[in-house]
Amino acid sequence: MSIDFAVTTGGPTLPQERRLVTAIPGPRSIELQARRTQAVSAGVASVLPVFVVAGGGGVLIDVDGNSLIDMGSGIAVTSVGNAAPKVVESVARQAAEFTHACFTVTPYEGYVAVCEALNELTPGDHVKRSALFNSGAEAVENAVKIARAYTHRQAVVVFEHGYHGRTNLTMGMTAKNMPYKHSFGPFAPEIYRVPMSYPFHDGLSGAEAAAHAISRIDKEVGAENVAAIVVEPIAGEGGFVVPAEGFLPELVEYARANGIVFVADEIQTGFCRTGAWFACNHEGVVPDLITTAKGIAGGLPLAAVTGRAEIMDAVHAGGLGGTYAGNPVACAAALGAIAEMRAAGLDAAARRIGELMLPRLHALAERSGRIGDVRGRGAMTAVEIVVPGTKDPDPATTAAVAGACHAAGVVVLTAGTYGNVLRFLPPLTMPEHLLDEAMTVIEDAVTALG
Ligand code: PLZ
Repeated sequence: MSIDFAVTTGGPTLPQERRLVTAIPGPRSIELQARRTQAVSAGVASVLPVFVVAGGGGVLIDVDGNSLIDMGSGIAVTSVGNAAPKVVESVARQAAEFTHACFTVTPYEGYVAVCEALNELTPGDHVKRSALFNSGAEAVENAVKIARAYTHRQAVVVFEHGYHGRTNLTMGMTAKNMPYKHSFGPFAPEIYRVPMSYPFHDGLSGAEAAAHAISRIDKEVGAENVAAIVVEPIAGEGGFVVPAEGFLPELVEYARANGIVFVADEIQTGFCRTGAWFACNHEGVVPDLITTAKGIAGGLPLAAVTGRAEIMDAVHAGGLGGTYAGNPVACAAALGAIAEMRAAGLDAAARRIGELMLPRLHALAERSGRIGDVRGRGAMTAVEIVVPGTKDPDPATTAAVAGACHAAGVVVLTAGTYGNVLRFLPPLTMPEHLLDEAMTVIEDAVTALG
């Protein structure tokens, strides 16, 4: 059943080049795609049907021997690079020792060490505790459970364009219907959605946008009923929407004044992605709870809730857990990834990526009427594609640009409530010459459309 892959080892030793030896997808990927269609549910889709055999630095190698520039990091996960040596070593060592014990049966040190690192690295110098889970959605669900247990309240406030996962509670918290929610209801009650600051479209200052959201909470929910306000400091799947300055601090102040737990969902923005360890750091925002996943463990499934000790400890013993939650191999991966981020200064690397990309994206927007907005922080940048001369979304052009990049060997992702945002999430280990080449491919794809 297995395919004899020409390339079997990844990591940063892979040649750091864009090299196309077949059309995209190539014949072996097409063969695998046919097998996949027979074996895998049609409900699971992929951005581009090239089957990966290796990855590292800034490239993904496919089964046909094509070397693609990776501008997606598997949706902001392989920030330390794919198959990063510190992650691989740490995982291999742990896997050889024991692969599972179940922390809620017999604990082990790796779990504790990851919690210590999270308590130290996340914003705020208050006393903190953490709990580990498997996926981002699971972390968000548990943040809500913890906030409800602490406040004895039920309502959860979320934002337009927000994304929090695909489980029942987190589907209800996610704004966008297609493809995440359609036909999957009914959703959990006591979830209230209020406007997100979206400077390109609402033209409001952070304070104005926050006042708007707060008035909706006051009038439609009542502050005294709200357990948690859950917000992404930059809306990820919603289109890399960076709220206007002051929006997040105003929400924090409102939450504090009303006994509401302020939860920052940093699952996509966390772990150096935006040029700081956490996106909250850019405005000095100190959340009560923070959810993390993705970049935390270099590609292994791990997620966490970290926050104020009095909130985290408000849950009865045994109330939080899960068979695999904080699996020892995933914890080892996280310890490797965090060591690499510290040693290599990947927060600074993310800032440098932003400094290289944003001016070029702005210059591209000057040349092309199709780009309405350029935004982002660090290595989390995007362009919003519009009908020229308007702010109306143009998802067809967005898909065409992404398709042209894919055909040219650059993996880019789209996002946005209207599907009209082209987003960039390179590994923070992306070599500059590859980033430069990826930018040229993206520029060409946009300008080719006239
Ligand atoms: N919160 C802010 O970005 C995951 C979704 C990919 P999980 N975003 C990628 C897809 O199509 O399913 C995400 C996020 C934020 C929560 C999540 C959920 O994290 O690990 O996918 O459950």
